[in-house]
Amino acid sequence: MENIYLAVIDDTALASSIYVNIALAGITLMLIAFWSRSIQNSRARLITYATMMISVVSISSYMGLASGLTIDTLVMPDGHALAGQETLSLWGRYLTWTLSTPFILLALGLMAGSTGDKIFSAIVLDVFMCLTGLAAALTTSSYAMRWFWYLLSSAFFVGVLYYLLAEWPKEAKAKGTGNIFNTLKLLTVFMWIGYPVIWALGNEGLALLNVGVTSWGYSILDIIAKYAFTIILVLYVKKEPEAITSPTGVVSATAR
Ligand code: RET
Repeated sequence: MENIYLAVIDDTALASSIYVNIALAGITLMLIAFWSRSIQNSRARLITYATMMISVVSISSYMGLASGLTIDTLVMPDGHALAGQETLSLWGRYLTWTLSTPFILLALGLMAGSTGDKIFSAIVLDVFMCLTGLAAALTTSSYAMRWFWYLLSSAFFVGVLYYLLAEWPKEAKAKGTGNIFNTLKLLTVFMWIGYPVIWALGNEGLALLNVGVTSWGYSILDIIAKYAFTIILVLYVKKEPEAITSPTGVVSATAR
């Protein structure tokens, strides 16, 4: 079997899409650690810790790819554009999204002042979205089944979007975090929609993009959906605004 680590290193586009993210996740982690030194309030700290975990998972995820541990060559079934040929699947991405995306949703749900049941539901839907996405990537027995998994994953994604677009904005407004939540919500929704688009166009879907371009597609989405997201969020939370620190949230004019 070919050495996957060498196959990655020899493909400059593919290798750079991986190593750039390890560096950026490390920088983001150091920035959060630096900015959050003075945060006293436990709610503000919990949100900050959740954002730190996003980068911790990211470093591990990209290390899995860099070392070749979570990449395999798969032979695509009949019907696929690359039928009968070997193509690289960076399946570790889908696996580790099950660990990183819950922290993004936890941070967003806490910012919105949502309740445990809703945050739990959004995270469960999200984990199933990632796991069925992993199944879509790894199924090689039938082309139709690959897309069936994709559709199932998309159905879970619609559930996640429901919380982001319908439930949490009104809670955030009531809590006094409406503006920042709105910014983070738009960033998240637009970036997250990019992932199924890249999957569909990439080497594992319609194969209109080669493996290096596909990987860069995900890497760019990751840079915005994880590091830019985290930085915007932590810069807001570190000021410990009352909307975050007060248990009920709703900040009255007199309380300020
Ligand atoms: C897949 C393919 C199947 C259909 C759908 C997908 C959605 C993936 C998403 C991923 C988000 C990942 C993030 C990672 C950060 O670490 C699995 C690509 C709907 C929305 C934000």
